[in-house]
Amino acid sequence: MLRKKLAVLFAAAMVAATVAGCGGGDAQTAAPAADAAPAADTAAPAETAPAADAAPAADTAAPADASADGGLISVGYAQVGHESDWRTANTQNYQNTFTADNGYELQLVDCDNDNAAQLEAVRNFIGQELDYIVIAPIETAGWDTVLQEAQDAGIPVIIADREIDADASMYDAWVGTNTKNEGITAANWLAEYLDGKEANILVIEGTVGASATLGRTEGFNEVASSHSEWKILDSQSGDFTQAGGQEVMESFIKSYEGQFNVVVCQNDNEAYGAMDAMDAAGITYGVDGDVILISFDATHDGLQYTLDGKINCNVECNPIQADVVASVIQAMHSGSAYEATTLVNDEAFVAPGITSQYATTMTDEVLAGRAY
Ligand code: GZL
Ligand code: ZN
Repeated sequence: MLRKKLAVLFAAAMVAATVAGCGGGDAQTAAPAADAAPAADTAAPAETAPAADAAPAADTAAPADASADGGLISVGYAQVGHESDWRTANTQNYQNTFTADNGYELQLVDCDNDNAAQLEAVRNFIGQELDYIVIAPIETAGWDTVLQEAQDAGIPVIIADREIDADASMYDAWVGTNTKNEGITAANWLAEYLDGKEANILVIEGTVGASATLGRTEGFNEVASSHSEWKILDSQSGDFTQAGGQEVMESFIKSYEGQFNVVVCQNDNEAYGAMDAMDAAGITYGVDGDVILISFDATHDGLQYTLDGKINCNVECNPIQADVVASVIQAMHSGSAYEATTLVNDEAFVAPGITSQYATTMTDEVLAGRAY
């Protein structure tokens, strides 16, 4: 345990020398743990962490913790759940990256969108004294106590995918996307597409309290507030699931049929549910329909629907994050510098026939070139 603590302190001190802002959103930048060893009197040269699969350079210190299981680095991943295609791609990415061949023993716990289960999974990782803990937080709130427990146990914690309300000193690194920018991109595209025309908008939000929901809502509403010709008629959570999207859209149709011309779904699975509900009600959507449909995630099926013109605009949120998390862990393990905050880039896509300064027009080639 002491070895681990020293490795973390050294890494934290190194971070103090190299931490860089994330350039957007309210992602955290980690500060060294309160009791970090004083930074070396000459700032260490900023160096990027070795790629996860790069053979460690000859002079790299052997991993600090030769665990009993023959040197595999044990990583616990408290995963949100299995609510969406995005989540499935993210889980697959971790399983493909944190393999025994790559030197890891991964425990991925699917917390089924249940906050209590996620806290329990993290406490279980602490009890097992795993080498590293990765958390994709279901909600932003409620993390201080368990993060303190991990810190007391000397186990580095990486927050991934979403954000939390805890002070950046309570964890060691953050890897994810800027969901506020995603919301801004969607609204900027809509303004470009409407070109001054009126918008009566219904929003199917993601999981209540999730930073992805809060960010997309904040970003979209920030732009929407500058358009007096837009009106957000209603917004309800579809919990990032297809069933949730269908249920909310059915209730929206009961209340607002004939009054809305834009539906914003905060992920692709909600959009599939909304499409089913609009089909059942005989409401047309997409480039040839009465309703403009905006979605987030840009998963494979979501981009297929965009290519087919059913979804007008799809704002990407990149689930392929495990390689970045692995390079941070490698750096921590060898005591070298690493970025405390890493933003994974996103872009946006629009249906054929639409050109936009904010998005790429979908083609078969664009779809074929996608990793997920
Ligand atoms: C976004 C991620 C969200 C996706 C949803 O970073 O947390 O959770 O947008 C997923 O599909 O359920
Ligand atoms: Zn306007």
